[in-house]
Amino acid sequence: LGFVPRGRQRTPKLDKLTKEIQLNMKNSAPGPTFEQDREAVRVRLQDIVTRCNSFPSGTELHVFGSSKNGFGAPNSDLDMCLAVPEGSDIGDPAQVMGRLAEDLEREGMLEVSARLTARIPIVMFTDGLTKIECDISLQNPLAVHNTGLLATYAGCDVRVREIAYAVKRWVKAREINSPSDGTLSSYGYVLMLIHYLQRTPGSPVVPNLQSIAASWSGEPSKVYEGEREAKLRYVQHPTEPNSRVNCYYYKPKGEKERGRLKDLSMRNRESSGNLLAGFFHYYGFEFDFRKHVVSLSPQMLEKDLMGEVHCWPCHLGLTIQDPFETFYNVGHVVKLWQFHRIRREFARAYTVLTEGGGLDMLCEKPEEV
Ligand code: 3AT
Ligand code: MG
Repeated sequence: LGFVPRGRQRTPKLDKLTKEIQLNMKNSAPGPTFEQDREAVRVRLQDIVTRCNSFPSGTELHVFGSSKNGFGAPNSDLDMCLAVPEGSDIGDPAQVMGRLAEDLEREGMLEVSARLTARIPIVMFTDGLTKIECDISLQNPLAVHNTGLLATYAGCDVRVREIAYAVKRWVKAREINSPSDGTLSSYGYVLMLIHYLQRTPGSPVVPNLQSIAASWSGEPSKVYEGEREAKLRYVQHPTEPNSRVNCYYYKPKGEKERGRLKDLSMRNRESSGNLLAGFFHYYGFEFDFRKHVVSLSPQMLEKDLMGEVHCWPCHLGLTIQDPFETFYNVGHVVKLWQFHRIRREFARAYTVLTEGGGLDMLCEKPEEV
């Protein structure tokens, strides 16, 4: 089982799969006005937040998640968060989010509900006009930054998005993409994919945007987003006010810089079909989950070196280090028995693809147990 699909071993089966993967993205990815349309919803909601006065003036509403990370679909939910100006006191977060829920209902939003005692309080609703499912959380700046990071990875090479759309279809079809049932979020799967694409045999498909940031910073004003952003971008940790998080990564500006990233990716010439099969093989047969952490850090992190202070909650199972909140396990929601299922799904997926099954067979509904 040490076989990793390589270009020189390309088979007609995997070439056919590549075409299917490309078609799948064409069918799943939203149209060109997707981000603009969602921005229009955000602007309307920002207006409600400003007019209703439940938050200090200057409070901003930001979009994150698949509406902006390059892996969205027309029916993806619209994830947003409120950024309250630094130093302003909003009082009890649960109360103020409760007021937001009332404001939204009065302003015509549908099916408004709230989870006010969660780690990050959240209000959920359907936009009355577009019927898009929305949620608004409070003070979640890391989500905005990790969305920007994923969007930059998505822009490195078209194969990143092609494979991600196939993986998202597979995890939804195989029912392993539901954190409330003890399986993994889409965010977690995309991190697993980027970890793999940084380690593809031969040449990596994507570089490490966090580590190249320092060495590619010839002209910081060009390289880093916006004038205001300092070389090191630190944001306040959402639940630990005294800790700050480094959210620094290489974000190209303009065609020339984007081209530089694309050239790097093109050094790896594997097809999307080969890469998808390689991804399944990597997590199905090669990756030692007991020992290693899935991480975007350049070194392979070993669990025992992380130490107890970081409180990785499931030492034996899936551990995914958040790229910015490096002491946070994105996979902490995954129950051990679900982790074993997920792992079996990776192995099954590899077998299906290499035995000539296409995307449809890969994404067959699982049999009832
Ligand atoms: P869908 O298209 O909605 O399936 P998505 O990209 O919107 O995919 P999620 O709904 O899983 O992804 O998450 C939305 C964002 O919320 C992504 C990330 O910024 C943040 N997020 C999600 N899960 C976690 C997590 N476990 N830890 C930290 N941030 C998370
Ligand atoms: Mg989402």
